[in-house]
Amino acid sequence: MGCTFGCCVQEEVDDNYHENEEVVHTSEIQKVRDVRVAIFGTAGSGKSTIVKHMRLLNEGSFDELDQRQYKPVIYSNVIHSLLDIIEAMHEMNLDFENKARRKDHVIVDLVVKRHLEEKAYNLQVFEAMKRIWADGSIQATFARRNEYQLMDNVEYFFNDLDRLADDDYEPTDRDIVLTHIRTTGITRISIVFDDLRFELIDVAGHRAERRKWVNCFQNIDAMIYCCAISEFDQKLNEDNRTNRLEDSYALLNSLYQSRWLHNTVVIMFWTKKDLFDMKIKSAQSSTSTDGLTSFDDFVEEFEERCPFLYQEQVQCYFHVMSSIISDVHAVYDDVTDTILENNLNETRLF
Ligand SMILES: Nc1nc2c(ncn2[C@@H]2O[C@H](COP(=O)(O)OP(=O)(O)O)[C@@H](O)[C@H]2O)c(=O)[nH]1
Ligand SMILES: [Mg+2]
Repeated sequence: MGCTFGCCVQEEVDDNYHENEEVVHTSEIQKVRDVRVAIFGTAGSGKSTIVKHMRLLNEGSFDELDQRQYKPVIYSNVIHSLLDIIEAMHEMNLDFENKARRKDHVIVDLVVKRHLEEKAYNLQVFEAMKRIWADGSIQATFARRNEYQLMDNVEYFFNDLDRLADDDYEPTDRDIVLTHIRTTGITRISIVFDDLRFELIDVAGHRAERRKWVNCFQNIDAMIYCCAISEFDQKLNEDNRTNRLEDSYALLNSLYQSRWLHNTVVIMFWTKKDLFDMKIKSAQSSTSTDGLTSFDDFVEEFEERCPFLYQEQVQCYFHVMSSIISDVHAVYDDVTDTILENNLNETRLF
C-alpha cells in the first residue's frame, strides 16, 4: 500500500468528551485531512486490539512504558484465570485428578489473598501453577471454557509460564496484543497515514457503558464494528445467559438503525478467527458444534442476521482478524475509497 504513518496521540477522555475536546495541531499535521472513526462492538470483541495493531503499524513496536503497564496485568490475568478455571472445575463437581494439586491451589490462592498477583511471582508459585495447569481435570475444565467466563488467550500464557518466570521477563509485542485490559469510558488515538489524520475512538463495550456511546456518534466518517466470531458458543459476561454472537448481531442492528449512524460507512471486522478455527477443529474431533461447522457457515448466518449491510446503497467493507493476521492497514484503503467516492458523488451534483 505504501502509506506512511506519523504522530500518535493517545488520551483518556471523559463522557462529555465532544464538548471539551482539544484538537492538537502541529505544523506537520495541519495540512492533513481529518477522518474520525469510531470503533464499536460488544465487550471483548477486539476493539482495543484493533487500536493496538494500528499503533504497531505506526510505531513498529510497543515501548518501555507499554511494557511496564502490561507486565503486572499479565501476571494478574494469568493467576486470576487459573483460579477461575479451578472454581469452574468445582462448580462442575470435579476435583483435581491428582489430589496433591490441592496444596498447589492453596499456594496460588494465597498470592491473590495477599494482593500480590501483579508482582512477579516466586518460583514456588510458578511451579505450582505449572502443575495445576497440567492436571487432567483442569485440562478437561479448560476444554469446557465456553460454559463459564474465561479470558481469551490464557492458553498462550499458560503454555509459556517459564518465560514469564524469568527474572528478566519483558512483555513482547505479541504478549501485549494478546493481553486484555478492560477499557473504561472513551479513549481516542490520533494516527497520521499519508495525508489522512485518523482519530480512532475506542469505547468500552459492556452493556452498562453503551449509553455513553451517543457522545461519539456525531461527525464520524466511518464506524469500525468488531464481531468476535469465536464467541458463537459463549454466554455474555453481563448475564451468563445471552449468546454473545446474538448480542453482537442485536447491537449492530440497533446501531445501524440509530439516526446518527444511518448513513455512516461500516468497516466490519470479524475478529478472533484463530480462536474460531481452534474451536471448530476441536469440536470436529469430539462432539458436534451445535450449528456452525465452518467459517462459510458463519458468513452465511451473518448475512441472514444483518442483511442491511449487504444492500447496494450501503458502504460496507469486510475484513477478517486473527492474532496473527491484522488487516488494519485496510482501514486506510476503505476510508480513502469512501472519501474518493463521496467526492465523486458531490461532483456529480453540480
Ligand atoms: N487470539 C486472538 N485474541 C484476540 C483477537 N482479537 C482480540 N483478542 C483478545 O481478546 C481480548 C479482548 O480484546 P479487546 O481488544 O481488549 O476487546 P474490547 O473489549 O472490544 O476492547 C484480548 O485479550 C485480546 O488480546 C484475535 O483476533 N485473536
Ligand atoms: Mg477495549
